[in-house]
Amino acid sequence: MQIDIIGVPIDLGADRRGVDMGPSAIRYSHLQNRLEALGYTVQDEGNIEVAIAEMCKITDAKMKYIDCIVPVSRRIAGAVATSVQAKNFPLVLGGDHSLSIGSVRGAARNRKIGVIWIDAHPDFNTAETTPSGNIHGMSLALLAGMGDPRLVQLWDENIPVIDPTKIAIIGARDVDGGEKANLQKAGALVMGMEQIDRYGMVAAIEKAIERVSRDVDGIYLSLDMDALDPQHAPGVGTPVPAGLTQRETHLACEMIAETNKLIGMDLVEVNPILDGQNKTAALAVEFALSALGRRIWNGQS
Ligand SMILES: [Mn+2]
Repeated sequence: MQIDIIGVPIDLGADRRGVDMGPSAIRYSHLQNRLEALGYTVQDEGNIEVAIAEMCKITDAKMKYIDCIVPVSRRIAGAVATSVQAKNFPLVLGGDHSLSIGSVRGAARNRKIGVIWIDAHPDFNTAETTPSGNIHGMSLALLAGMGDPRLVQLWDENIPVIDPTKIAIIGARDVDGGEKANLQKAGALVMGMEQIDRYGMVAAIEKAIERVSRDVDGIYLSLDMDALDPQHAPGVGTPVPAGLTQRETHLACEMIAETNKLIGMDLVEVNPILDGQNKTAALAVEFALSALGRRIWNGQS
């Protein structure tokens, strides 16, 4: 199988600068070589063109930079749709989590997909509920069809939105009040940190996989590095304490790989300015390898 690396140097959806350098930081951690060592053919498609904040205006304080995010989302969706259509595997490097508005919808072109969203935040705000106006906190709601029609429709209202009952959020621990109401209305599955502590990652990810993989053509994984505990992944714009361990995150990726249904993946919110020794980007590469089938030798085979 061929893996298509697609960089999205976007920070327009977030409050913090530096996340636009995430794709470079992840590439710097030998992403391509490591994937090739697993036996994949790798094609780096370069970066999607993204305007910088200085070129864009905030016309709506509740939907910051929407005028620039709409065309970027269309470009991302096109690139990801082309990759999936060619039976390749798009690996999308961010960049803030607003990029998933395009990547996930692109993967959903002409097919039904389930989505696993590993994140400290559900990203399920709308213009009515957002405390910040930052669009990276609205991506998943938009994917499920809730929110500003410019970002729900993208370029073609015939592209289906994601069935919210085929969405599972893993690792949530920072949920806004109105966001919670949106989630309940939509019916998405939320496996927060408390449930992961109580029942373990195995049970949490099994439940998520069961929920999102029924009657779909594939699963898309969107991994926000802020899902990790900040001691492991300090290079993120919105760190939240008491998060996932490295092994819990690997296990989630390994179990998703075992389904053989994964059709694409995002690695988002890597901010090298806030990082130390590029460790968050290096960790992101390790999770991509786990999601793409790397196994730790079990002592038998
Ligand atoms: Mn996120």
